[in-house]
Amino acid sequence: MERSPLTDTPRLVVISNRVAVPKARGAAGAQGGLAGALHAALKDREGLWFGWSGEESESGRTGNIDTQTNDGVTTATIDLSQRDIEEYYNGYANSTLWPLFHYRLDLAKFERETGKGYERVNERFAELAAPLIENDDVVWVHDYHLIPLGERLRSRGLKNRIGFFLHIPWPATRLFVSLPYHERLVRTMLHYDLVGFQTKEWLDSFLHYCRTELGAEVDEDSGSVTLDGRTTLARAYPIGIDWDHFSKLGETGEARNAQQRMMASTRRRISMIGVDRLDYSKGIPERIDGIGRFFDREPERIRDLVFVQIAPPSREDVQSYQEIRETLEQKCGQINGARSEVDMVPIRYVNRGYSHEELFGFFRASKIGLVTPLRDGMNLVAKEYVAAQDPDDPGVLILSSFAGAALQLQDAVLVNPHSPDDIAHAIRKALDMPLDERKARYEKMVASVRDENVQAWTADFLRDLG
Ligand code: ADQ
Repeated sequence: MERSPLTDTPRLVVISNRVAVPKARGAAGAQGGLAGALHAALKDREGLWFGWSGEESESGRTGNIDTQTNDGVTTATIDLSQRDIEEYYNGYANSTLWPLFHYRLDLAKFERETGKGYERVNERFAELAAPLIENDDVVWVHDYHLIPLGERLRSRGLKNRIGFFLHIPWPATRLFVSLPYHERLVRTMLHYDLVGFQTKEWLDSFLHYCRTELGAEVDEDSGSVTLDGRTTLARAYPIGIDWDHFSKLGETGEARNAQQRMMASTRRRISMIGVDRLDYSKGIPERIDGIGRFFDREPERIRDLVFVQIAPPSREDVQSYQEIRETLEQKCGQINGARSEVDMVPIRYVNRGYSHEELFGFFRASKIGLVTPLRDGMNLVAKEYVAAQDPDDPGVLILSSFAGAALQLQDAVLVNPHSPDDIAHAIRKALDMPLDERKARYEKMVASVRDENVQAWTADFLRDLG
């Protein structure tokens, strides 16, 4: 690809597990925060986005690269074989690393075959991506699926600036060392020039690991990690939302219709909302327990309230995700069975995704936003909820103190998501909160959501990488 003559900015090559082809975006609401963020990052500059198409194909055909340009973003995608998907994606990435990094050692599976599949697919990504990368390109690799990719690209002779960003938490050292061959994995990370984390907490855990387990020379102030004569910078870059895009969604007919629909269907009841991928890290059953506890304590307020949980299925081929779905159906069923009247159901549980326009409308119609993950790298839903509020009459965000976003959104009502009492108490506090306090909290939060946006995140990371 030719360099634009108008700018000296090097081309950006983004590599992530999945590539969201822009025209297909709205269709799959559950694509997650990463896809939206990367699309925003690439929209305004010359670049290329390489990754898996999400499609399965015969193993002989997995070397084909499909290149397309849509909505100003060029994508190069490859298919994976059924075995690759099973071992690399459902296996090592989503049944080993994801649970472990979210502190769910009880759900983490450690199997040799999936570990080998993970390494094999990382090698394939390197083999197919390397020829697309030009000498001056800046390469930005994303997330836990592709931790060893930088080292694989280096082994093919790439001398480019290569950065890596981890979108999920980095666990405490004593937990992380449960991973077989943990040293080998982390050593590959030290082939990047820059490694980014969502928060200082995850960054500190990583630096602690490098110092205590690898014996690396670590400078906490600058974040430099030196091992075997090579230095990597490690820093925190909290991701944000695309403020300019998201905050304007309220002007669309789709958002207004969604808001009206929600308000009309709840009439005088106050609505509380939860929006998450159906994932055990998001604390949805624990949230329902908290709501149940609130109803137990204040049964006279049931008629004033309705809780809407929107949770599209995710990673359905992984067993723990099938189990969380069953648990949730049971919990919602129990509370609704015990508490409903012929004209009133306290919990609406919706198993599908919506467009961002519709979500904006639902957020705006909801006086309480419940975002209570047990662990979350950042959590963009919390920021979207804030961005969608009416400045003259804003709702209250109830936020887990274990979400990365809690560091920036200290003016939310912070809760321990494991404690039903804490959640019940926070709901009461939100319901009783006077308008002045709601506005004061909102104003501080919205300033952070507006200023610490996805463009700032990209600019900060790429400035340090460059
Ligand atoms: P996720 O775990 O996917 O992202 P999150 O940050 O909350 O979590 O992003 C979810 C995105 O998907 C949001 O933009 C949200 O609007 C959308 N979404 C969720 N439920 C939806 C629904 N029912 N319908 C439509 N859209 C829905 C990972 C990490 C996070 C980190 C992001 C970005 O786990 O911690 O914040 O990457 O780095």
